[in-house]
Formats: sequence, structure tokens, C-alpha cells
Amino acid sequence: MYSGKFIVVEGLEGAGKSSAIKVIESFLTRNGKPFINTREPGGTPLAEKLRELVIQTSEEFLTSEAELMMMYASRVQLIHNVIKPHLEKGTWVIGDRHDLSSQAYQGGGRQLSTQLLQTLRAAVLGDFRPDLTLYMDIEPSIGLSRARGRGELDRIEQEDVSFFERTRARYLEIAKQDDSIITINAEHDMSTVHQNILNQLEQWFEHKC
Ligand code: T5A
Repeated sequence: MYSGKFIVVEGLEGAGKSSAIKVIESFLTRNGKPFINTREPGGTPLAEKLRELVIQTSEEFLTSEAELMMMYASRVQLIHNVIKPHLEKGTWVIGDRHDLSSQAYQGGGRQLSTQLLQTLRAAVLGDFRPDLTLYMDIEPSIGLSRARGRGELDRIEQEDVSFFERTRARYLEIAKQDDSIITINAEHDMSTVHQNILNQLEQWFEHKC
């Protein structure tokens, strides 16, 4: 349908998404594919404002439902104004998180109902999906200790470990049922993780591009 392709990197905090994205960028450059990067929540001026609101700690309690709606408001702005126009003209898009994050964090972590998530996704996204998702799987305590090493924790990162265990369980459950999601063991050392990503990308590219 689109001449560009949409590759998404997903995973818990500290899973190594940023460096995984660099591996994808060099792979696309070597293969002569023009690309842009996006992040969620965020990626447009309005969506970046929503990101600040949803990630920063504030005095007012943010309900799980409002959190979910803000993720989708940000996502639909990004898809409509940035992702689809680029895919249409043949530019590839590398997404730092996308809809799977809502399924895992708000569905698994926050325990919002599957019915609410499915209804919202169908209404807002229709059948728009990434071509490939690399899910960086990591034990929450390892990811969080890496994230802590980077500095102050944001509102969501301050959740207790059981929140991230539920989030991870939902990621794994969905990844098992969807063959456009490839799970990468993110607990290995960086060079092993990067080599695994590269192997998966090469196989996928050979079959789908
Ligand atoms: N969210 C988002 C929702 O709840 N619902 C949604 O729908 C969406 C879209 C977004 C937050 O919003 C939530 C999820 C998040 O809580 P974010 O900034 O996009 O926040 O995401 P974070 O996960 O917080 O980003 P991080 O920067 O923490 O994660 P990364 O990018 O995975 O981690 P990275 O690459 O910076 O690595 C962290 C540290 O670990 C080291 C790195 O050098 C770095 O110091 N590291 C390794 N160390 C050892 N071995 C390895 N293999 C390593 N890989 C990386």
C-alpha cells in the first residue's frame, strides 16, 4: 500500500531501544533507503506537548483512561501529519515505540480492559500497522537499573516493578500471536544484541522487500 516501510522498536525502559534504532539506521543507509525517525508519545509539536504532560510528574492524579487517550491523541497526530505522508512518498519510518506500547503499558501495566483498547485502536488507527516491530525483551529490574543509571526517573518509570512485570507479560503475549513482531533478547551484551538485530533485519528484508 505504501512505498516506504514502518519499522518500530519496542520494549521496557532501559531495554536498549536507542541503540537498536542506530543499528536499523545503519542498515537502511547501507541498503539505500531514505528514512526518518519518530518517537511516541511525541513527534509533532502538539504531540510533544502531550508527551510532556503525560510523562512529567504533576500534582494532579492522571487517570489511566486519560493517560491512554493522551497516548492516542499524540499517535493520531503523528500518523496523520508525519508517518503516512512519508510512507506515501517512499521514505521509511523508524518508530521509537508505537501502538504496542499502549497495549502493553495501558493494557498490561494499568490493566485497562482489552475491549476499551481494541475499540479505541480500531476507531483511531483503523488497519494501520507497522511492517515490522522489534520487541526488545528485558527483565524489568535489569532495564530499570540501566534507566536509573541515566538519571532522574519520569512519572511512568517511578511505577513499582509489578507494573513493569505486567507490561512485559503483555508484550510477550502479543508478540507470540503476531508474526510481524520479532522478540530480541535484550539482556545480552550490546554487541550480541546488535548482531541479533542485524540478523533478523537481514532475513526480514530478504523476504519482504
Ligand atoms: N508509554 C509510551 C506508554 O505508557 N504508552 C504508550 O502508548 C507509549 C507510546 C515513554 C514512556 O511512555 C510510556 C512508556 C515509557 O514509560 P520513552 O522515553 O520513549 O518514554 O521510553 P523509555 O523506555 O523511558 O526510554 P529509555 O531511554 O529508558 O529506553 P531505551 O531507549 O530502551 O534505553 P537506552 O537505549 O537509552 O538504554 C538505556 C541505558 O542502558 C544502556 C545504554 O547505554 C543506556 O545507558 N544499555 C545497555 N547496557 C548494557 N547492555 C546492553 N545490552 C545495553 N543496551 C543499552
